[in-house]
Amino acid sequence: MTEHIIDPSVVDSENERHIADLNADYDTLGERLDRRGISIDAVKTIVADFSVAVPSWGVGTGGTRFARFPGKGEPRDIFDKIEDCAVIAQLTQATKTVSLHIPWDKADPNRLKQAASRFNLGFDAMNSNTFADAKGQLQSYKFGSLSHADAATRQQAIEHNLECIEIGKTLGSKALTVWIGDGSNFPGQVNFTRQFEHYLDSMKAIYAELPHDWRIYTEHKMYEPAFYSTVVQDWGTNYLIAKELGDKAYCLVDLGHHAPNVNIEMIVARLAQFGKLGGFHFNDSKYGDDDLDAGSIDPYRLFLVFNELVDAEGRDKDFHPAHMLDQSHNVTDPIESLMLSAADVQRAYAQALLVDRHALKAAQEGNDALAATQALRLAYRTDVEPILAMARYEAGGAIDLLGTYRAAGYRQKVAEIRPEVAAGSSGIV
Ligand SMILES: [Mn+2]
Repeated sequence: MTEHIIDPSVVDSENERHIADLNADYDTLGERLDRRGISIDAVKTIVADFSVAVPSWGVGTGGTRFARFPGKGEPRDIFDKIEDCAVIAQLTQATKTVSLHIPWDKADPNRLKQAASRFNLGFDAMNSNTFADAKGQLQSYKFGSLSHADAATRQQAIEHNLECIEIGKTLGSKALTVWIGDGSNFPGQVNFTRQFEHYLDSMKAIYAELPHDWRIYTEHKMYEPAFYSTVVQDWGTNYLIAKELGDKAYCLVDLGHHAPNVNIEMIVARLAQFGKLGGFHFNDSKYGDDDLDAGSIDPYRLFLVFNELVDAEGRDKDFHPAHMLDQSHNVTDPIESLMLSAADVQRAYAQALLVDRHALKAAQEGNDALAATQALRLAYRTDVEPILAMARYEAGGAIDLLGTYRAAGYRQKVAEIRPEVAAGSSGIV
């Protein structure tokens, strides 16, 4: 039986206050969608199936390179993090898995599995870390890891990734996500070609050890920590990597890892068309890789990304990209941010499901630009909150996410047993 961290009676009594309004709103929206030939229950069923993974590192307070301001009751270790993830899953009913990061979350894999199964949580992709030096490691990643000029350093980075796969096997994970910080800070510092050759050779060594039912995701990022050049800097390089490695290799799109104004939805369409779209790290950005909450800056872009995903689903029933949040919460309670972000990702999906695909195609084929864009806007402007709330309610979640979480007083409770973490002088986490 699934254990609940938030007392279900709190969820019930909060839901009791909202259910009459929700029923009325759901019926009204149902009638409106019916006029458009859409069954609200059919959309709700698809939305209820949707899940986005929560990153273990997301439940701790983030920071910037200048400072980190810890919040109250922050998780002390991976087991506290799993409990926080369980709260998010219980209230949203939309986050069925947790994504671990090694070495940050290193612990006995059997204990980890046990801790997650108490709350019926599964494990999403494993994340390796060769962008920082782990305690006691022989070679430093200061000048790179999988693409390092020195073979021993590359080998160490390869072995770390293999270790992540081993841990993941015990946990029941089915994927490894590789993001490296390798690059250069000065023109001439590295030879682009040689560096990329090293990277590909290292990735091939990791790929060779990937279990047959696993996937490997490579994540591109334009800049940071390398500020002049980055080895895996954009979707083009990422696609080359996936092609070089083989059928189990896919590209991962982190929404924040692009230049401002880049047409990310088109990148998504291209990768999907050529069978190399592996999944997403959802977040939002204003200027760079800001790691802001998904949907908080440009919800229309998030919708346009999902519009491409629904389009791809229509072409290929076996199209199932991985969904994961990857955000840094500097000024909010991370649980609150992650709950609302999961709902916002789900919202974009629900809105994209409402697009009249026949009308859109007819407008496109007829060169009716305005009718085509109206087909998208009509779907985007539909307030689908009653669909999301009803899906949550029927699965045992909270109609009002924030209100219920705050009424339960979870953060105050854990603050009493988890000692305050000192504010460090350096904030990158
Ligand atoms: Mn990411």
